[in-house]
Amino acid sequence: MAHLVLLGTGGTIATRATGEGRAVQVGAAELLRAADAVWPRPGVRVEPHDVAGRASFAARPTDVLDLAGRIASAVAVAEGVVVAHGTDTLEESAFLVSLTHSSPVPVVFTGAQRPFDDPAPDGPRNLAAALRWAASPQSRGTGVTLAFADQILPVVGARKTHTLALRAFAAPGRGPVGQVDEAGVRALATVRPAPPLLAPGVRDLPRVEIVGQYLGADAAAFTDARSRGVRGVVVAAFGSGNTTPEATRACLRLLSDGVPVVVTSRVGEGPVVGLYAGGGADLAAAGAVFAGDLSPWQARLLLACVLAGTTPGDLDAVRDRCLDWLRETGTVSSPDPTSPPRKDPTR
Ligand code: DAS
Repeated sequence: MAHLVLLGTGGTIATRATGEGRAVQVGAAELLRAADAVWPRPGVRVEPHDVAGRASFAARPTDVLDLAGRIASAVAVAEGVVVAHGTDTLEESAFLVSLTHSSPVPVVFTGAQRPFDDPAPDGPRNLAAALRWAASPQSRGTGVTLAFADQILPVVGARKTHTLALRAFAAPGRGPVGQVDEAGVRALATVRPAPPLLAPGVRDLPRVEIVGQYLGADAAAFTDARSRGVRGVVVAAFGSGNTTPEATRACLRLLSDGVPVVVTSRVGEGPVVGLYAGGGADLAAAGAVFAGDLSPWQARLLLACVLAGTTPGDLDAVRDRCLDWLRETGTVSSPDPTSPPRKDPTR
């Protein structure tokens, strides 16, 4: 009989209405009973455990690293692990866990948009689908995935894309990679699992901040970040990876001082690339890492995990390790001998 572990961490899936607003009140065993009422699971034994009982907007990286430790213990004894999680930071927690996960045993994150006591809750069906995917042979070797609204999404590139709708997550340009519904469990694409980056036992992450771009953004946010002792900065840039002239100069100063800069986009879909003089082309020429279509939030965790294993100030090592990971996951392409050479704007 297949053996799965279910880890409850809180989130809307486990909330009921109270006078103060929604509050986590439902444990993993009760979640499991509700999921079983949607789809019974003959031949699968599920062991429920409560790991935490909070909304995910209150979770810290240390909490997620603790969760990663619980998952590592569970994969040693189970054929699959399912995590019931709040949706607000689900894409970050699942991504950080994926950077610690090296087993073929699948780890599936799920949650809900509606509370447990809603007259038409989505949590039981999402959890039932996550359990079916985790128990299926198709999920073996897929690393960490998300199960939401009948879809299975890859963790790399996953984003919360709707505040309230039941289909709350997408992996634009990448997913879904599977489907679970009345017609069964189907793998739709091969998942390339994220290679692990973080050594076991790391208890916290170095400080990395995200600086957003907006009309007329100046250098103040970069200066403030420096004054807080950041080890790295992720820019949520305009469009395909551009920054205001002041922000571009601030990034160049950071890089020349040995502080890594990772470029992402505030757009929500599509890769970044250094195309424009005075913007992205200058950042690329100065050695900023362009993180493909990774969200600013996932790029922040990638950079923090790389920094956790690198000597402070070794900018080349940070850049190389980020790029290796981005290439291995197909997030950025490997150097392409057929693409036209780009002019070096420093010459
Ligand atoms: N947005 C809520 C949820 O969907 C709160 C949280 O993230 O815990 O679970």
